[in-house]
Amino acid sequence: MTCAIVTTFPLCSSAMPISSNYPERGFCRDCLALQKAACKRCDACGSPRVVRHAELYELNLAHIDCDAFYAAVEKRDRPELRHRPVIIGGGKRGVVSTACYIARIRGVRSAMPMFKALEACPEAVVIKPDMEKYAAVGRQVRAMMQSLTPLVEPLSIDEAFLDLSGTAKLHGKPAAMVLADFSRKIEAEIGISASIGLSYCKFLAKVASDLAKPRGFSVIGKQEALEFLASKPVTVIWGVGKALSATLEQNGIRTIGQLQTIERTELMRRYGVMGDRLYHLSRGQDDRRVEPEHDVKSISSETTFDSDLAAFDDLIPILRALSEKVSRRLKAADIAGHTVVLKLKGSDFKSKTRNRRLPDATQLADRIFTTGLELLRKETDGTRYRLIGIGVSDLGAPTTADPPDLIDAQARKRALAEGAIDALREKFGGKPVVETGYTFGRKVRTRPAPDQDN
Ligand code: DCP
Ligand code: MG
Repeated sequence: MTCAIVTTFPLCSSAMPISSNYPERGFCRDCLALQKAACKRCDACGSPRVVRHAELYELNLAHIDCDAFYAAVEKRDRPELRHRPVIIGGGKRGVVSTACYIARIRGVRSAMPMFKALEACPEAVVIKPDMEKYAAVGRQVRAMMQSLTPLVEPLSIDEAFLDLSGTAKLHGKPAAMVLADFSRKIEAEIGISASIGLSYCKFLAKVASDLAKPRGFSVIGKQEALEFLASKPVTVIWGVGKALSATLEQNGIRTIGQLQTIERTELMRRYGVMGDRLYHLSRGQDDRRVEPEHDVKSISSETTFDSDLAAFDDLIPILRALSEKVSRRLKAADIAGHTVVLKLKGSDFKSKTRNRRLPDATQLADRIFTTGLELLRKETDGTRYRLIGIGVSDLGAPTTADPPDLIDAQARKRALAEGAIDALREKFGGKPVVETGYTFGRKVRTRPAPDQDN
């Protein structure tokens, strides 16, 4: 005999026991009423947005991703655009940042050159990105997520993982309903929509949130994971990009189902560490936890360019300016960092970071910059970059930072000069009064996005 798992949620509309053995007992995403029968429409409000799933009330891991984020914010602010195709993009970059779902039906996609997008959809309304506005809305959405659970792990401006385990008592309803309520709230209070994926692990929660965009709510349970994944292409697996999928294709592997038939040792023999990941994720096994934002672990600053840059010389003044910014923030906060971290994002949106641990912690722009420069030199091999960032981690008190450098007399001189520049800056209200040779007279070509400080 199978045993019914029955949980009672006292605050649910009818105090009805919710049983996983009665999948027809879903609920309505519009009015949250529990469904008494397996009808297509909600038996309370008539909405067709009823969600049912055998594991609906047992799953706690969610991925939430706002729909056509930048475009949604603009449509909220200009309601007359609601039913029109809207593209956010342009500027010198000349590519689409995002397109609303009406424009997507016409074939417009992110990262498409603007002229192509307008060929596909000539009547589209094109709006230049307003990054500050989107960042502010992103923060509002995040705050709302954090009111549901402390376990929120942001992935980007408009998406995050949430672990809602153990929150049913607090909210008076299971995670699935908390999430449906959340999507109603961001529509009503912020004026944009989001799609939700609910599962038992990060990998499948993320896959699920993408299944029914926009305003989606998709559930992938343990029971169906293997079968669900079997027909999907290998590219659905996190970390399988163009290069690895080409290698897999050469070996005759196109679907996740094919990976499911290969032993772990064999996958590891063929693909190294990635083979291990292929083995587990293809079988829906992913035990990564949701890692919430921690106390400040690093201080960094990054910038996106108007047009991609590849030349070392072009990147130098930008790196210098960013290093100075990081140094100013370290000094203002009275902390120092032991490890310098360089971040680069290629024109293909792939990010890489390179670290170097210093013998002593530092607050100095010069140390951050020269270390960053050494790391950068190795990465300027013709690759085109869209973003560069520099920062320091392993933060601590500055007591032992930047000891007089007896070996490098030049570095000591530069450190003294930096102290003098800081003193001048302080005197003139924080404005840069002295420019170094690296930045002086050089136009720092950056972004449609403002510098991001993290
Ligand atoms: N973005 C960008 N350039 C890209 C991809 C994204 O500038 N190539 C920006 C614009 C998006 C935002 O990041 O609005 C969020 O990215 P998403 O990938 O979540 O895309 P959207 O939210 O626009 O659409 P979706 O509904 O598919 O999530
Ligand atoms: Mg999104």
